[in-house]
Amino acid sequence: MGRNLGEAFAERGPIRTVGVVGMGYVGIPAAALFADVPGYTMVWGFQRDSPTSGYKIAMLNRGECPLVGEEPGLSALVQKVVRAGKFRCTPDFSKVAGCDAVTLAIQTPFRDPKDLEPDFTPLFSAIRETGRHLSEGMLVVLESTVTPGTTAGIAREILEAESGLVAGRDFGLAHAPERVMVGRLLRNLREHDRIVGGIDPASTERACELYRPILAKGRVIPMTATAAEVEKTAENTFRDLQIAAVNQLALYCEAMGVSVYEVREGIASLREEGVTRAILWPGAGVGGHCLTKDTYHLERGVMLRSAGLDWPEGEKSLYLTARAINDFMPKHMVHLAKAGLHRVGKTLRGSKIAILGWAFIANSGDARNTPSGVFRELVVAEGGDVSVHDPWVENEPGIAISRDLDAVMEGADAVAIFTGHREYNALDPAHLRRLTGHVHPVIVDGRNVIDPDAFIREGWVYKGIGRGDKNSHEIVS
Ligand code: SAJ
Repeated sequence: MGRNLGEAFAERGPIRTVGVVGMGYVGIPAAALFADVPGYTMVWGFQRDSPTSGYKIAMLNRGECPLVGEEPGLSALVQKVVRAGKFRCTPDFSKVAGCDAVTLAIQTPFRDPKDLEPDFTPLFSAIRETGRHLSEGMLVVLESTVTPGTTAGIAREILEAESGLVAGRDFGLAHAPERVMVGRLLRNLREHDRIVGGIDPASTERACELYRPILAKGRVIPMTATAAEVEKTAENTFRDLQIAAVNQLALYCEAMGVSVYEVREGIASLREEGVTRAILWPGAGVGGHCLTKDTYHLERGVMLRSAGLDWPEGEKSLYLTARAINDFMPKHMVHLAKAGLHRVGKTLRGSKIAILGWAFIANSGDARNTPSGVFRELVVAEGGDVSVHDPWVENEPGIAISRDLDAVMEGADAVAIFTGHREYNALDPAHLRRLTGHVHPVIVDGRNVIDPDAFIREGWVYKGIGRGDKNSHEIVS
């Protein structure tokens, strides 16, 4: 009887060298935190030398962090571990062979969410590369968000085919989903509990050993690999569901002539033990790389096992309905803009529409899957002329984004606020109206950042998501 995995780990001894594949929003902070652990002697960051991301290799090896946006503590930590000689970035995957544990943090975007087919190509090629340099007693951990069943399924198959080794006997395999958040990358990794799921108990325990040292406050929560995949996709599915629930309420409040924010305050006042309502905030849409796709991962996972699913006949998934509601919100913003323009005898065609905010989340430069993009496409398709302001987004291929708010407001017939950047918290209605050059410009507030009455008093035509109490106001001449 050959030795088992536990013996293979024991023979290798404690984890000393760690590899992190994928130098992105997840991999860079993870690698820096691993490198800062006294017990880990070396961390290799693996990054393909591709035209779009290869520049990160040299940057990281200079001790510079290539991520945009405010990430407290990250640049200093990268500099510290590079100077200490404990972290290096390389395109040379053969260095995987010298690692005791390798984590893979590669994005899994969807080619087209409608067909539920995620693009696993980048992840699978990284798994293949890792498999080629696998040796006995190593641990492989997938951090990317994947369709439930991937770790114990195709990922295991690729690793075994490339290495000739057997998962669960010769090497360990686990899923430990990341929970990073733009703007709080380091904090989330240190403070959030960490879900760790192995294909077998020995893999789970070895993966817990890997992550424990970087958890300042959080604890590891062990489970199976497939349960960890379901947990990750479900935790984001539930957030998307919560947002859809309040977006639906906002649409209802508009139709019934009340303010969703007054209603929300009442609902949120229920704070007794066990009866709280986790009501979130309505808005111009849901962007980002988590909530826009994780529901589809979860749905695909169960679709692949639908033989075992008991479900009410003909009913659509609640989770997919939530996605449809959230994806409707940028369209609703178009409808509000059109209704506002109609009040002053205008249409989108021939009008200039200023978009304030291109990032998908406030006070960040991250614009992945931004709802502003959906709005812009719809307005342009109807003959509108769009200008975009964002004080955080560095550059967006094919979109002219200005940092000069006055210039963007120049001549605008309507303004749509899409992102709750702090720069929009003190917009001056009189100054902005003068910039538009119109007597009754339109403003559509998608993030509840302006005071409706202050703008209405200055002659603006106001529309706001969830503001059924204000959306039919008298126009002040
Ligand atoms: N949004 C709303 N209303 C809300 C909250 C968010 O419309 O009440 C919109 C935002 O404007 C944005 C999108 O949803 O367009 C996503 O916002 P987010 O705050 O969920 O930020 P993400 O996409 O970075 O989500 C991350 C996720 N974290 C991980 O995947 C580790 C998510 O699971 C977290 O719950 C979330 O951060 C968080 O807690 O802030």
